[in-house]
Amino acid sequence: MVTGNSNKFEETEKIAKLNGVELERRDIDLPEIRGTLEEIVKDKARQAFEIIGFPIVCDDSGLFVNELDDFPGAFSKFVFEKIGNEGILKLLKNLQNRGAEFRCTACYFDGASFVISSGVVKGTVTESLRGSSGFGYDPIFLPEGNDKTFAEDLNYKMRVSHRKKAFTKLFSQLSK
Ligand code: ITT
Repeated sequence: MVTGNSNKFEETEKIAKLNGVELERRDIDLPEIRGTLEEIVKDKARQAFEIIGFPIVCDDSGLFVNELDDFPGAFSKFVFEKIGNEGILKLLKNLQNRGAEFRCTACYFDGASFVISSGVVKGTVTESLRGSSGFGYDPIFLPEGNDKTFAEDLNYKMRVSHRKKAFTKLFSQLSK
């Protein structure tokens, strides 16, 4: 798995194990084009294959907030580094509709063909930061079906997350 993000790798490694797959990490932070998650992840996979030379997986993911027209979406990494969770909370100050979703598009590339699959988890953005586990936007994301944020209940995240869904599907498609 090619990723510059150790948290993403830790999560994906666990998902892989559940599917009988052993992942190794290549810590390469690849430049990202602008586009949809699928366009971005395919480009990352092509770049990674060029460097590594054998089949790889990677993902592109982000938080999509309804009232912000899906912002930060594919810009999630950049926005997190610039304004962080506090910045997102400021943008949503006094807003009633706090609906949002995490999306993940996972990709396998062997130099010739792609296998792509996506996962989504719906929820809402909290009014304040809650919890210290996980990473990124986890402290402000309250998933449907739980009263704890992903950062307060990482076990729940590991069961229902966008990444869990995307990679479980990806590994199952690959084994077929
Ligand atoms: P790569 O090297 O794998 O690209 P990255 O951190 O750049 O690592 P993305 O481009 O997919 O990954 O960035 C998505 C950002 O969205 C990420 O940096 C986090 O801030 C956030 N994010 C993605 N998945 C998340 C999750 O499960 N929980 C919280 N935040 C997440």
